[in-house]
Amino acid sequence: MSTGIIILLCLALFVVIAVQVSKLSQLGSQIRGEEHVEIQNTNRNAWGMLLFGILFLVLCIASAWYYKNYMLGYGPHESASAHGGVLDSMFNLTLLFTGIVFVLTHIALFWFTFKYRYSPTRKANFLSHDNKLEIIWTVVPALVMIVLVIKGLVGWNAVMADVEPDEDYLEIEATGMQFAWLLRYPGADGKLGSKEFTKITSLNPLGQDWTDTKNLDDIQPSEIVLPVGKKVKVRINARDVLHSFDLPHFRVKLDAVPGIPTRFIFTPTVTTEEYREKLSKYPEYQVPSDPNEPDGPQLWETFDYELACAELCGKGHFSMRRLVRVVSEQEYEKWLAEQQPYYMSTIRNSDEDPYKGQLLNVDIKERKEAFEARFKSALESKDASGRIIKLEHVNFETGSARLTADSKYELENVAAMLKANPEIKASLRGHTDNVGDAANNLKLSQERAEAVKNFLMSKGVSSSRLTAKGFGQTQPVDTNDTEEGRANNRRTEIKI
Ligand SMILES: [Cu+2]
Repeated sequence: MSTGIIILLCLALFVVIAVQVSKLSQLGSQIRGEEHVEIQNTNRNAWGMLLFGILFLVLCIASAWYYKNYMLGYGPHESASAHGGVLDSMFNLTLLFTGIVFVLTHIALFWFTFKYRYSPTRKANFLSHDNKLEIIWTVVPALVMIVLVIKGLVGWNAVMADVEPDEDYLEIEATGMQFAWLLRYPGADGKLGSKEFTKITSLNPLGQDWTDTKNLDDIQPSEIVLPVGKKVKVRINARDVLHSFDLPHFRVKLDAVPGIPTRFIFTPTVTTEEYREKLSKYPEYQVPSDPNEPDGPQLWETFDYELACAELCGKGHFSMRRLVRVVSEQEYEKWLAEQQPYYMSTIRNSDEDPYKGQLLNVDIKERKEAFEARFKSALESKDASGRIIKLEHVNFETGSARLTADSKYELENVAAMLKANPEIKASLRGHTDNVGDAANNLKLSQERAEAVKNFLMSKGVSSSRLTAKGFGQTQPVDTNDTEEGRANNRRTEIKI
């Protein structure tokens, strides 16, 4: 309360002082004469204005020069994409024309205010109309505009052109949402799977249709990794509001519009390493990247390309930054091979998996490779126990010697390996857990070993190479006290 009163009092005092000062200067000018004072004021203002104009122009040019190595398009920041040079040259041409106009108009503005300041001896010259002048300042800007627009159209058509149907390119997808970029790579088949917004769930943020097999190998990486020199087509989507896909160093920027997919095609030409190398030659980047750590890495060493959202899409807008790495073709292939398909890592056997509990081609392939590896190491093994291979995926229906449907894949692998190694003889060994009657278990294990033998014979393996023996519960490999242990003891082995 008291502060308010003090502020009010100060304001009142200030008004009183201002009134008194203006009265004083009026009295002064009456003593010295109005005319004289006015000329003096005008002169002071005119010189001040001229000085301001000169300082303003000098500082504009000096600051542009000073910051040139930080600006996109200059110094180390030449475009890192094939098309970027076209856009940079368009920008520079526009800057050249507008720069000339900017400097000339400002010189004229400040020079005129100085030269034509008030003088009692000068009379104004009235110029009502001048056709020549009108023509000049209409035609000259029109010609400049025509040049800029034509160059712009040619550039736009070149930059936004679609890929040719038979061209080699990598297609990836970026979907903006509040607040992240969801990235998708096509995986081994090179094709992105279909999606539908009604299928979006917390597990399936893009709404991918898992019955479309193209989706099963799609990858959702946390960064963009691109091979240098390869054409990239980015599908740009938005899930909620407007976002903008911005890769500033590649001069790639396009709005992500909900419901209207857009695309941008570009070819990165400079790897992250090469870009850092370029930066390292400029003193601006030879400083510690963290000022609190003077001996830490320098600015050029910590440089990374980035994907940003260039649309103010909400309060978490800043967090949409993603790392972008441009690497050699080999490094890219290596990185890609390390990525797990999103379906396999997150969806497989969840409630949203349409193939829950079923064997997929990838599983069959994986099991085949694993079995072949185990078979080969058993072939090379010197001791007897090393030549026993557990058939991991051969199972029987409970209490019976009937093979489950999925067992055939593993048994087909066994048959193939036996046929590929005709000198090998194999004994098939059935084992059970200790649940139930021991004599029954022995009989069941014998029947199961026979069932496997019969299957292999049906696949063309000669019966003279095969023996079948049941061991019942006599050779446990694990405890029979837990369900897990009992499951390990119920097994079929092949000894070669
Ligand atoms: Cu955004």
